[in-house]
Amino acid sequence: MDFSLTKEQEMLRKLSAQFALEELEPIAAQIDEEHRFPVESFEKMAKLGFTGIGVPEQYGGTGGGMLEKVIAVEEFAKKCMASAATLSIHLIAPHAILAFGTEEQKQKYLPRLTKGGELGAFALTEPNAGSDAAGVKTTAVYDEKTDEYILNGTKCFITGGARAGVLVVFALTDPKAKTKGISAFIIEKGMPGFSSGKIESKMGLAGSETAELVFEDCRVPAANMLGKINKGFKIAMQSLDAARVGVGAQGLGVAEEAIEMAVKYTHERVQFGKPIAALQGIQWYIADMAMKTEAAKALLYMTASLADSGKPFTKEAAMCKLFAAENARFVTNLALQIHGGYGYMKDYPLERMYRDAKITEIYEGTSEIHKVVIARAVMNK
Ligand code: COS
Repeated sequence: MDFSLTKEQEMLRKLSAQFALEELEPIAAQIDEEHRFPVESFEKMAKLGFTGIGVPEQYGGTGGGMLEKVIAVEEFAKKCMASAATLSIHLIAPHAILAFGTEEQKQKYLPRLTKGGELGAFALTEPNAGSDAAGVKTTAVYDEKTDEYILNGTKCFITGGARAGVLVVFALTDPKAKTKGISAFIIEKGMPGFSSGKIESKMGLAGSETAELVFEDCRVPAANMLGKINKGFKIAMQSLDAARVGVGAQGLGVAEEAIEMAVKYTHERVQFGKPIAALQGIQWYIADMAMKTEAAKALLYMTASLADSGKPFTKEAAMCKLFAAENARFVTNLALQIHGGYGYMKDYPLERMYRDAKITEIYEGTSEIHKVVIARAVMNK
């Protein structure tokens, strides 16, 4: 397969890398330490059009597709995984509205989520609905007098949920029908009955915010239903396919950066009278890291190209996410190991990268769930 990028895509890579270097890297350690969402860099991301990737210009976006998302997220992840995650997860909501929304919904919400600078969020997970996404308990009951749905329930682990302006939220409209009884809704911050709860304290990705969301008799106009009634599960699954490619890009970016750091260090660090780069044990580490990362990149870019050509990519999204996530942990671990005691210290970014990389094996579907998805596709179950 030919993965050569267009001139515009190369320019986007350059712009993304420059933004990451100038705006994200300088604050990466600080936002991690302070567990702070960097409002200032998100605003700049929006101004430069990153938050509108994949959305046509007529709705305030900057166009492009999956490859463009992968390029930007990969470059961001090299310097700040938390910011890469914020962008990657923000994009799920506008992409879901673009794919499943009515013209009215697109005109109303997409400009807000793109050039308008509002953060988007995607709320599916609940305390008892993680890997079993169909286990959601949040209900949406129709009130025909007001033509509204009344939402009740709690969502958890929602990236950006507490400060998002527009959210795509899933709730049961037919509780007995499981996957065929879930609907999607577009919720706005400030809707009465909708509030955010606990902000999580996490092992990594501390510069992205993870919130609990609470719906208490939250009235949502029927016009805010996204897609058809009881068809929300497929909207969730298709949105997650795209989101998983974004997580793959996070894993790829952090691995690429860790390799670069490790290689540089092997030439600087002298032990036993020579740079450790001369030791075969170290060379074998670097070889494994480079080979697996190239394989992750090939799988990821192949999947993004497939998605952009309009072909099904559920299996490939699961494969590239799973592979890039396991590789991100593998590579950041070895890069840290090569740095020895220094790698464990906060003076170097590797301990943060190692902590951040771990989440890629868990969110937007665990590695185990991806094996289920892959096996079902391969075994035609
Ligand atoms: N695209 C489109 N449709 C899909 C789909 C996809 N990727 N995956 C499943 N579907 C459809 C199925 O085709 C099926 O449709 P029909 O009822 O018309 O046959 C329906 O959805 C139900 O699918 P399935 O029976 O496979 O559902 P399960 O309950 O077995 O769940 C898994 C499937 C495990 C794959 C799903 O629950 C999952 O992805 N879990 C992980 C959730 C996750 O990633 N959470 C992260 C946080 S998001 S905030």
